[in-house]
Amino acid sequence: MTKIERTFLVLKPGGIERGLLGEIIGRFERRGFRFIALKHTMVSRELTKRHYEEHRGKDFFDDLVSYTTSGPVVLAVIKGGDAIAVAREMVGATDPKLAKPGTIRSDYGIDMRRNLIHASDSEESAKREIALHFPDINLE
Ligand code: 3AN
Repeated sequence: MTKIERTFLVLKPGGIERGLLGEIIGRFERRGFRFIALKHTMVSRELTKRHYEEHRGKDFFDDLVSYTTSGPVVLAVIKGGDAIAVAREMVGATDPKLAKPGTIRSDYGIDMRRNLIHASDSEESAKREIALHFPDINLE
């Protein structure tokens, strides 16, 4: 059965620089999701490290933090049917070269370190990430 969920997205600096913001947001809207929070902002290194806590210590961690903080990002919470799994499917595999055609990572990128978008990978991550970036949103 379809479950109405919220999930968290980060549209990364590379996509914004390339003018893909409208295109990416539009994909989620056309698929039927509603944007219930949207923030165009710079995220501090400290907050980014907390966001990517699970990758702390990996060889790509510093580069990931530097890239994510290299320019403005758009943080978003979307709501809709099975939002967590569907958004992950729309985003595509971590390595854009392996992402299926039609996914955001396949259609707009080839660089894994500078991929365009983050989407929460589970209900637990979505809750944690929404609370981290939008502390004023009531999650109940
Ligand atoms: P996803 O965003 O697909 O859930 P994660 O959470 O495993 O992927 O990784 C977070 C981000 O870290 C990725 N979006 C990617 O930019 C970067 N990343 C992950 N694995 C690697 C890797 N092996 N080499 C370089 N960058 C990586």
